[in-house]
Amino acid sequence: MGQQRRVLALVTAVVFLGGCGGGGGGHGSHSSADRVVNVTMRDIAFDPSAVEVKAGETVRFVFHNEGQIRHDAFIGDEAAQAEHEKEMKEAGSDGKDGHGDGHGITVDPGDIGSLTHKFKAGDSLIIGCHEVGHYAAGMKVAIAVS
Ligand SMILES: [Cu+2]
Repeated sequence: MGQQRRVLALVTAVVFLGGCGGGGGGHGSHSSADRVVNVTMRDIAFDPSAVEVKAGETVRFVFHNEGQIRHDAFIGDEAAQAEHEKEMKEAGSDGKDGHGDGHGITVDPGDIGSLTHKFKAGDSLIIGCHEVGHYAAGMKVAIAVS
């Protein structure tokens, strides 16, 4: 019994940590995602660079950083991307605390991170990397909602 409780606590902690970075939308319950989309992070690009989702669908994006440098993934519309780009520049590149609204994650080389989002009709969203210079270099995923 004691052993089971410990395992459960550990699992809960992992789910919490994993969901926490994504913030807001998902509330950490990964099991509620309708679909998982794997995205590879490279130096400097996302692969794939375009993803199609359906309105009403909750998608968990799992980012695999296969590059040599740190990347991040921030979900938002064009305006939010521009604002976040500005924030990250002002914050320098010292990492996770630079993410204001909590719709972004930072993934170290060799690491995996996830972001869960529920899409609605009319959403015009992008996932962008805002490590200095990356977004400008085109490190983004265009999301088409149908
Ligand atoms: Cu990047």
